[in-house]
This record gives sequence, structure tokens and C-alpha cells, in this order.
Amino acid sequence: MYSFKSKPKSPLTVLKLCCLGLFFLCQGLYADSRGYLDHPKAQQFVAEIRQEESYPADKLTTLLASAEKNQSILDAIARPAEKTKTWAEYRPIFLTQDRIDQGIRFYREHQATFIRAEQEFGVSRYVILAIIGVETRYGKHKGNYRVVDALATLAFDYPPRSPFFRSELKHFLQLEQEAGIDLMNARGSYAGAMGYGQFISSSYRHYAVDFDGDGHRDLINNPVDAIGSVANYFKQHGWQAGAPVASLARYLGDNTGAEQLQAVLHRGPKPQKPNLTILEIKQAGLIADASDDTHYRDSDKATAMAFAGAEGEEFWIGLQNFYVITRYNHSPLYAMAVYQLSEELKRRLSS
Ligand SMILES: [Ca+2]
Repeated sequence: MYSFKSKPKSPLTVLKLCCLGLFFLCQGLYADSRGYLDHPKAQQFVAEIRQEESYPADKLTTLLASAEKNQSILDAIARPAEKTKTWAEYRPIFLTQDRIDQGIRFYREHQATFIRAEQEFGVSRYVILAIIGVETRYGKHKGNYRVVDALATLAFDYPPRSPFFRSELKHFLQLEQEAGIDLMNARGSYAGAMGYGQFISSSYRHYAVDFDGDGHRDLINNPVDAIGSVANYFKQHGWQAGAPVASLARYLGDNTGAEQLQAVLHRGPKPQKPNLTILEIKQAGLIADASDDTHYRDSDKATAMAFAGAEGEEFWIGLQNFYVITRYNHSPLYAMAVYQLSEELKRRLSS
């Protein structure tokens, strides 16, 4: 019986084996140190960058050489979308005592900044606070993936979203030059969203502000910049200062008007730009709760929405500011969670 172990090795065989081992070792080290540099799609990307942008070649090489393919990022993005949650299932994830208490502490720590952001941008400080609370629990969970790995993996190894993440990677390169902070080792979500408010690179470039005036736009380590930047994002997306966000509504009609009610109601996972007037919604039998109604004019644009709540169907009237929250994340459930958390934080902080 042939046995490799029992066969005596000649000095030449030993030398060959050593050489082979050294070869594989060197190849391993070589591959590790080249990261994404040898990936054909990354090479195309490099060629494009050299034509389009004035980005230093050596920096681009260093960055792509350091980027590593991360299978857990590909698993996360390809995970089948869970069944769309109902409002009854979604609300308890975000409207928790813990998240409210942590929000109160975070607000008190940065109260002057929140007040200044509200004054300068005209955006509710409680909405800014709720966004940061929903996104990262007030900066406690900003993500553990290296942003460069996330963007390179999704740009070069995930064809379905490749155009989007290639574009984000380009924005990231520019951002790295502009933001005035070291982003080479920045960490964020598996999709490359960064900092307290989880800004993707293009949003970071367009909406981040240096709110403490130190010359850097640091949304990752600096809560002051993060608070100002969320406020600026909302302002730039059409937030109306002092205007209401949404109201619970009651149906005053009867069964004969049910068809008319269904015709105005918006349901489902997509956001809707306010396309009805308050008057049209009233004519379909829906009226905002009495305490809120005084803020509305009949000509205000709004969306009438139905959510499957814990105690049955809830009707809501969403105004322009509700729509603006969906510019941050497209889900109406997300916007409703942010709104209700902001109201709860306001109530607690004002009492
Ligand atoms: Ca700053």
C-alpha cells in the first residue's frame, strides 16, 4: 500500500516542497496586499477615475489595495426582504422606553446644539433627535463595516446594485478629499452609510455641514456636526418651519361613503407626495383630531394614509413635513416611527 508518510524523502524533494510552500505563502501575501487592485471591474473603475476626476493616483491605489471583499456584506444585501411589517409590528421596535430615555440624555448633553440647529435651519429639534435615535440609537450603533470594503464589495462584486455603489464609491473618494477627516478606515453600515445619521457618501458630500466651525465636516465622531447636518438635510429637502407633520384622523362618514374614503387613502410601502387638499380629504369623511385641526388650512396639501395598527386600522393625515421625512428613508412606516418618537421626546422634554 502506498503511504506518503512512510516514503523517505530525498533532499531534492524536501527542497522542492519548501520552494512550493514559499511560493504559496508569497502568493497569499501578494494577493492580500493587492485588495481590489487586480479585480477587472476595479481596473475599469480606476481607468474611469483617471479620466474623469482629479484624484491622486497613488491614493486611489492605496485605497483599493486596502479594500477587501467581505462576504457578510454580500449576504446582508442579498438577504430576501422580510415580509413588509405592519405598523403594529414596526412601532414597538422604535417606540421603546429605552430609546426614549437615551434620547432624553442625548438631548440634554447637546441641548444648545439642538436649539441652534432648530433656529438656523427651521427644523424641529425633536425630529432631528428622533432621526439620530432611530438610525443609530444616538450614535451608539454606527456600524462595524469598513466603508471602503462595503463600497468596493458592492460596486465590484454585486452586479444588481453596481451602478449605484460605483457612484457612491466615487463620491466617497471625493469626500475623502473634502471632508477634512481621515475616512480611510471609517466604519459604517454594510451599505456604507456613516455616522450618527447614517449618511451615504453622496448625501455626506451634499448636505453635511461643519456645525462647530472647526474646519471639518465630521459626521462620524462629532455629534455637533451630525445634528447640524441632519437639520440641513431636512431643510434642503423642503421642511416647512413650524408646520405640522401628521395627525391621527377620524372617519366621520358611514358605510355609504366607504368607496369615497378608499379612493383617497394611500397604503403600502411607498411614500406619496401630498397630492390632495385638506378640503378634499374632509369631503371624503376624514378629519384630523380636533386638537390638530386648527393648524390646517383647507388648501394645505396632504396625504391620507391607512396603517394597520395594534388596535385596528388607523387613519393619518400626512403633510409636507411627513413627506420630507420619507426623503431620508422612503418607508412611510419609518417616517411614522420618527414622527411619533419625536412627539414622545418633545412631550417628555417639555414636561
Ligand atoms: Ca466640525
